[in-house]
Amino acid sequence: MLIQDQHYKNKSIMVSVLGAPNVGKSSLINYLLGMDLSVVTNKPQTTRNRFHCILTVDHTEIILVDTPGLHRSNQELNKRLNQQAREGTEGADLNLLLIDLTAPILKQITDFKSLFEEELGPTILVFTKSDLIKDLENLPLDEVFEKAKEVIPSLTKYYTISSKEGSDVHLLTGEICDRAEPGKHLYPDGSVSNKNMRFFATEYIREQAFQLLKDEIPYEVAVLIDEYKDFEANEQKKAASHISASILVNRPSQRAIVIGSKGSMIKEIGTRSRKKIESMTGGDVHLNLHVKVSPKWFKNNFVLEELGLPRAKDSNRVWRAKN
Ligand SMILES: Nc1nc2c(ncn2[C@@H]2O[C@H](COP(=O)(O)OP(=O)(O)OP(=O)(O)O)[C@@H](O)[C@H]2O)c(=O)[nH]1
Ligand SMILES: [Mg+2]
Repeated sequence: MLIQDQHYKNKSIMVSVLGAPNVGKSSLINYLLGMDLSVVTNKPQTTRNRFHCILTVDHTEIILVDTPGLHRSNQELNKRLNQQAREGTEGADLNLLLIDLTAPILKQITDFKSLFEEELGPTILVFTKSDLIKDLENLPLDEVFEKAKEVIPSLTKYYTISSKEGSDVHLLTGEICDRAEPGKHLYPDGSVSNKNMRFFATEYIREQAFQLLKDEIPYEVAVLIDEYKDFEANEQKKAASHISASILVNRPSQRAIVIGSKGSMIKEIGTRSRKKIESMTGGDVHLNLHVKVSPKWFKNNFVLEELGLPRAKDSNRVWRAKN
């Protein structure tokens, strides 16, 4: 995807954004991008695929790799999520290891170390959610950082930020830009991601399902596109996209909940996600949602591959049947 005519001042850097589930990886990326591209919810394991988000500051292209939160689990889906996170560091010039200030700090660092066995390149520690800490100045973060370095020697520096209020994010951006090396941009001007709208449509539908559904259901929901057609604008009509998607659930009882009384829940998921997709495409979106029971889809190799989650190194024996 190399672009031909490059400015002589061009620089580029790939930054992988790592950390436990729910620490604020996607929120930081969205703050940096200035748009709600990556899905964010208050539930862990929201992000399921690693992907690139692109931001250009002057002539510096910053490629941010969003990754699923690394966590311990023997479930096949979770092993594949972890594999996505580990692979997020491949080709990265710099890693950001995000640590949630509202959770035990050193435990997050030792847990990360035990889950990420490969050697880690230069890594900046980023303490997140500083807006939630009342006595921030009393936290012994210098001391904590020194202890963290004993566990992960490739840590070079730390920043304390809030993606909610934006505090000190500019310091981090400055550091990233300073580390960028002269070189060609990998993405054309104006690109925001290496994933297409088809991917983000599934993400925005799942985001609403995560936000609106309770208990175990969000974790047993997946979204697949059945049909996606774009229609260009003409004199009579705005551009439009016709999208049909299936929401997969594990059990028939979950199907009833996702549909809701007289279809109220599926309607709400549809309305909210359609608005978000429209805000990204700028055109009209006609969205058709179906709820399908696909028992144990999270162990089914066919479905997982379709969701962009190939087998991991430590994968369990998984179903191969297409059901
Ligand atoms: N108050 C506050 N909340 C934050 C901040 N950053 C993230 N959050 C909240 O933390 C929750 C998780 O944020 P995400 O960005 O989805 O976290 P993540 O690390 O991408 O999570 P996974 O994709 O599940 O691994 C959401 O409810 C966010 O609104 C912050 O700086 N301040
Ligand atoms: Mg995320």
